[in-house]
Amino acid sequence: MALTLYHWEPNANSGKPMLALAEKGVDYDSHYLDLLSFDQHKPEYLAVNPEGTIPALVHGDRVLTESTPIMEYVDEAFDGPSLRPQDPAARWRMRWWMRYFDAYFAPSVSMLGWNVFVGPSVRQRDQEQLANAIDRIPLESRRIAWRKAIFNQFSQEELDESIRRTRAGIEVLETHLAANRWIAGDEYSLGDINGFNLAYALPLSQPDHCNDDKTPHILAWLRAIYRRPATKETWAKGKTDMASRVTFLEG
Ligand SMILES: N[C@@H](CCC(=O)N[C@@H](CS)C(=O)NCC(=O)O)C(=O)O
Repeated sequence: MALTLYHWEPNANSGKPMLALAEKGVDYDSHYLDLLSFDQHKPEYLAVNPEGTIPALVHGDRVLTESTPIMEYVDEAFDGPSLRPQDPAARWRMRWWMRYFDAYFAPSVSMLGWNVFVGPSVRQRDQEQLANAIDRIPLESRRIAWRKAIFNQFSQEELDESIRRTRAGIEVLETHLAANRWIAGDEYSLGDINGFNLAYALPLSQPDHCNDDKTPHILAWLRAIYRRPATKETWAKGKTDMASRVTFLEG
C-alpha cells in the first residue's frame, strides 16, 4: 500500500512520524510542505487534510492526522523494532509523558518559537498578502496564532507564562531522566521520539536553564537520541537552519 507523509521540518509535530518511520525502517514518499510559504493552506493539501495542519500520513486510502496517534499507528501497522514497551506500567509511563509533552510542555515551547522564529520570518512580506493568507487558514485557533506571530501580538503575560511553563517542564524532565534512562524507563520508545522533537533545541533557546551543569541528564539523553542512525537520517531531511542546529548535539 502506498505510504505518503506530508510534513514540514523534522521538528515539533512533523518530526514525530518522520523519526518513528525511520526507527521502524519503513520507506515512505516524503511530501515536504513549506509552512512559512503557507503550503499547508493550499487547496492541494486541504484536499488531504481539510484542517490545514501538518503532519498527515496517507496509507492506502486512510488519512491519519495528529502526530502522536500517527506514531502509534506507525508502530502498530508496520514491521520493525517495537517502539512501545510491552510492560503495562512502562507503556502507561510512556503515554503519561506523551500527554504531558503534547498538552503542557509543547504548546509553551511552540509559542516561544512562533514568537522568535515564525513571526519574524514572514512579517516583512506584503501586508495585504499576509492578511489574505491568514484569512484562508481553516482553523480559528491557527488563524489566531498566525495573526499574533506575524503582527507581534503575543501579550507579555502569555509569553511570560510560556517561559515559566517551559522552565518548569525542563525541571520535571531532568528529575525524570535522573532516575530513568529513557522516558518509559529502560526502553527507548515513542515517548523519547516525542520528547526529542520538543526538546532538542532547548539548550539553545534556554541556555541558562538547560545545559550540562544544570540539566546533565537531559543533555545526555538528547545526545544519546541524536547518536541513533534514524535520528541523524531524519534531521538530515531538514531544509532550514532550524533543523541543522541539531548538530550541536554531536559528540
Ligand atoms: N496536534 C497536532 C498539531 C498539528 C499542528 O498544528 N502542526 C503545526 C506545525 S508544527 C501546523 O500545522 N501549523 C500550520 C499552521 O498553523 O498553519 C499534531 O500533533 O499533529
